[in-house]
Amino acid sequence: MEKTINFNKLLSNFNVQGEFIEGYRYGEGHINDTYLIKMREKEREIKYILQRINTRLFQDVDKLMSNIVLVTDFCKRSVIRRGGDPLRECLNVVLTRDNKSYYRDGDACYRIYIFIEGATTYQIVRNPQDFYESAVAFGNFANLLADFDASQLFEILPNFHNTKVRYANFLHALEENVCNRREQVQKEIDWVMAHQNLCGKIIDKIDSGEIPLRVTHNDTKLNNVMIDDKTGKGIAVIDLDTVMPGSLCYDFGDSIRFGCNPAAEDEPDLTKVNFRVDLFETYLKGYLSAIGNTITQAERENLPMGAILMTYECGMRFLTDYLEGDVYFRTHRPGQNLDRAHTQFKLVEDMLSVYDRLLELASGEICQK
Ligand code: ADP
Ligand code: GN1
Ligand code: MG
Repeated sequence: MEKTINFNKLLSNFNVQGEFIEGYRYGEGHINDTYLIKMREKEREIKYILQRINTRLFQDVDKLMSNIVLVTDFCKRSVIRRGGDPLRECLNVVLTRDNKSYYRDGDACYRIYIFIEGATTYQIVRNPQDFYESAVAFGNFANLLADFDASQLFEILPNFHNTKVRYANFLHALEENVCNRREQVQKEIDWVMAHQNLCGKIIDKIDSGEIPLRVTHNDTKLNNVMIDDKTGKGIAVIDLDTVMPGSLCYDFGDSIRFGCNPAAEDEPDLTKVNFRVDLFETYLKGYLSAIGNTITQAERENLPMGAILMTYECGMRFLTDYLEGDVYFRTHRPGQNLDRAHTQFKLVEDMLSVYDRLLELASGEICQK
């Protein structure tokens, strides 16, 4: 059961402006509890995003918030340098009355961001232009992070995209079988096992130095970029909880995983779930145009594998969560994690069937400004 929040009392601990009007659940993130908060100051309405941080996952909130403050400050300085609007083009943490980046109330930890006005996050690609603009936003973000001092950051979720470790976690969930669901999903288990050879495809190249380890976002879904309602540009990259060492191939791949499928991530009807090569090409163009020379040839050649791997890994994580009783990803109905796993497995099969074409596109002379 979700704890009811006394917004007025909670907000009195933060440096927010105005009188509280209302607060309600907002957005479709799978991890934190997000609320929209409306305040009024004179005739003006002021909005904030309040989040109850998922402390089951983020056990060291001091380290998590230290990362976020460092990255948002860095981002803000860069936006100001290029004459942009720092209140709209990056996340802004609202401090507590005693100057902390979050407020602790027993086991619960809360943070507040200024609400980014006049922009929307999408759950599905409405048109290729949005997807292109999201690629430009993530490409710019990667470019920005190339100058960020990685030694300042805590590795908040170690092995986050280490697919071999994810596979080991999956085997552990199978063995534990805490919900007795293993027998219902034997087909899915067999599928994951039959594709185990994918696990080392990128991580081995990172270990050998062929692919560089960088500071990356690590959760580059379309709904983690805000698209400006007027200009259609991707103005701000949000959800910075997982900024830490990673690979460009993963960041590129996670966007492809989510955006090249015209159906929802949890679509039960698999005939609607397809991998669209044209959208892959659209994203690739936007990403390469923004990232410029930062990307190496080895990274380019591994972008398609990054997409396959992120999709395989994510499907395996959904299946693992199903086996463990839906304790990680937020679910709204029974079987939702299993539906999510099915869409990912279908997409992996589609991507493998057009792998040569994806490779040709990624390694070739596709417009790089
Ligand atoms: P989660 O980690 O659970 O995915 P997010 O940080 O991505 O949580 O937030 C969930 C949703 O809330 C986002 O997809 C977006 O729609 C909305 N959101 C988050 N931060 C802001 C913000 N500063 N301004 C406007 N909307 C936001
Ligand atoms: C989670 O927080 P959200 O909804 O943006 C998850 C990602 C998964 C994604 C699948 C910290 O992302 O890794 O790819 O769900 N985030 C975390 O939709 O585990
Ligand atoms: Mg999110």
